[in-house]
Amino acid sequence: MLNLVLFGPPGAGKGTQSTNLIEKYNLVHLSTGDILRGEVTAQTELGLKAKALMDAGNLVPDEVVIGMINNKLEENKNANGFIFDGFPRTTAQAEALDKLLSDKGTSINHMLALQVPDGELIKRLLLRGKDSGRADDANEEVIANRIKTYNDKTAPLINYYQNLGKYTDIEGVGTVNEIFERLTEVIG
Ligand code: B4P
Repeated sequence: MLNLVLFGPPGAGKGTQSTNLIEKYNLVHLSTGDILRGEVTAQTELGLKAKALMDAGNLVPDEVVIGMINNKLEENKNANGFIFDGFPRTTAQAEALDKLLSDKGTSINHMLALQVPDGELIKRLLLRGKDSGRADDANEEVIANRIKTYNDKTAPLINYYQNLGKYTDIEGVGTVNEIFERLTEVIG
């Protein structure tokens, strides 16, 4: 199995690159952001609780997203592998993911981390906000909170995967194709 974590701050291009990577490597795409937005649209109990947190640029509780990922792993038992996009986002999530995968006899192969300066992130997200309808892309204050949340709670995972010898950073500025080539060079 090939299990990759696609990592980076909000707007780094994780969702964009995942679409290309799942096609090339025949992997299942697990985006916790997409799953949560699906719950919000369907107005489930979980979605109603998650909406306020997401709209403010805060993280949804660990146990909620860990449970969602567990369900998706169970639903895709015969997959070639997974791209984890936007998950894990905290150390507790990374530890839980290791445990879930090890129970299934597999593990994370590598984390690929897209590097994009804050100014470019803000520009991309405000641009997407013009037609995405996403409240978390609509104003600079919320985007700043998402970047702060990333720096406080998510960026420490770089050390976590570096210590396991499973970390590579990738220049995330350039055309979508250029960045895709950089990623595939590392995946090999
Ligand atoms: P996500 O859906 O993961 O939101 P994101 O970080 O903005 O997505 P992404 O980084 O994939 O955006 P992309 O680059 O593709 O999370 C949203 C919210 O859900 C979180 O704030 C949190 O509340 C909650 N959540 C999700 N996962 C969670 C977890 N594990 N734990 C707790 N809470 C969780 O796209 C950005 C834009 O850039 C696009 O418009 C794209 O077209 C553009 N772009 C991409 N590549 C480009 C390039 N090379 N050049 C120019 N523009 C580019």
